[in-house]
Amino acid sequence: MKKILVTGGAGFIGSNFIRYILGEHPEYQVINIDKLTYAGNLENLREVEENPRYVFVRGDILDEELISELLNGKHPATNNQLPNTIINFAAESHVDRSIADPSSFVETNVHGTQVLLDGARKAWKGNNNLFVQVSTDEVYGSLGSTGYFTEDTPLAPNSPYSASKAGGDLMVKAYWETYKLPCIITRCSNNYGHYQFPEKLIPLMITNVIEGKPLPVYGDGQNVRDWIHVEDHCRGIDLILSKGNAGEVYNIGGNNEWKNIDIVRLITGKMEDILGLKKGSLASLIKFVKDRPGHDRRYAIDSSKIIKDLDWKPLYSFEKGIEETIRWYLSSKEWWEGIKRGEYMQYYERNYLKR
Ligand code: NAD
Ligand code: TDX
Repeated sequence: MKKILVTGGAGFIGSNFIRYILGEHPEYQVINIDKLTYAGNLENLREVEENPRYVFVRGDILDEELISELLNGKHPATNNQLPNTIINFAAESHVDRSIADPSSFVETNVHGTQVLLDGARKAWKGNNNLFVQVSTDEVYGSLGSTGYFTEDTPLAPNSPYSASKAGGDLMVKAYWETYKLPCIITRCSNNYGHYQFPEKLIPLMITNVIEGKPLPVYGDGQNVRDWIHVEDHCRGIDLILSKGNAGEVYNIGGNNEWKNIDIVRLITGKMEDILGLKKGSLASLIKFVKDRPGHDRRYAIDSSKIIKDLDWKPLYSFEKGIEETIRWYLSSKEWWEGIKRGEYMQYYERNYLKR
């Protein structure tokens, strides 16, 4: 029986994971600790908030005392039960914000990971424990026009975000090697789907179309990302929980490479169809803007290890996934319109209006 401490569960992937795991495993219990930064939103978890197997605690993964209470069953939310699994989603996750201000990335992504690892090292004495670090393909750096990231590709991060994620990963490796704390690292490619914060490429483009705003494409638009539906990522983590080997790294990718400009054109084309607009009428919204500094050219994941060892494969076709996602943003305006006011507006002006 898994009693999972999920960190960062009010964000995009964490909230999708909590809904997924509670639905898939009627015996699993989840405690979600989230600081509720600008990216955390309890609206993402409305469906599960009354579930007796789910508890939310507002808190920071840097808070050693709180982490210790949670892992030792001393916090009221634990109901005297000891979490035997940690899945660390909590992070500062947006590359552009890391370029503007890296320090919170180091705090949460490196130091926060170490606080969690240390809490687990002190609390976990028996067997059947597992710490899963949800990392990213960006720690491998940038590819040329050929080749793939495997689990053995050396770490070569280029942005403050990816450097902080690599720092967290190295700390996880150190706790495995030094203390034999049972840890697994996952490195996934670019996720898309419901509840993604509208600062990331796909939801930004969809919501800007709805608002009639320009669609800012960085540089020449030829940078390549490997897109995966968030539910396929969640299913991969679920398999890792039950079948993964401690000490291992598992890459998770969609085998679905797209140039950014082609994604933007796919979105505008689909939205013209869905909204009944004239073909090509949204193309004039596309604007090439100044490139992101240090912009990685290409990411592409070799997922053969998780496919072979854990019998995982992505189930979503991109065509279906992107159409569902567009329809979700069209019908969930109240969710993202609130976000696009407030703090986000100031970020948007800083990042785009002076570009
Ligand atoms: P997100 O920004 O949507 O969510 C992050 C969550 O972490 C938010 O709810 C936020 O409130 C919380 N958080 C931040 N700092 C915290 C702290 N100090 N203590 C507690 N909670 C804190 O991010 P996401 O896109 O859902 O990504 C989740 C994880 O997956 C991250 O670790 C990210 O690096 C990794 N990842 C993301 C992608 C992607 O495409 N989005 C791909 C691969 C890996
Ligand atoms: O306005 C934009 N215009 C644009 O051209 C934005 C926001 C992005 N882009 C480009 C930059 C990237 O090449 O689109 C691509 C995707 O950008 P993001 O959505 O910011 O994602 P990326 O930088 O690839 O990082 C993402 O994938 C790996 C997540 O944000 C990370 O959390 C994850 O680890």
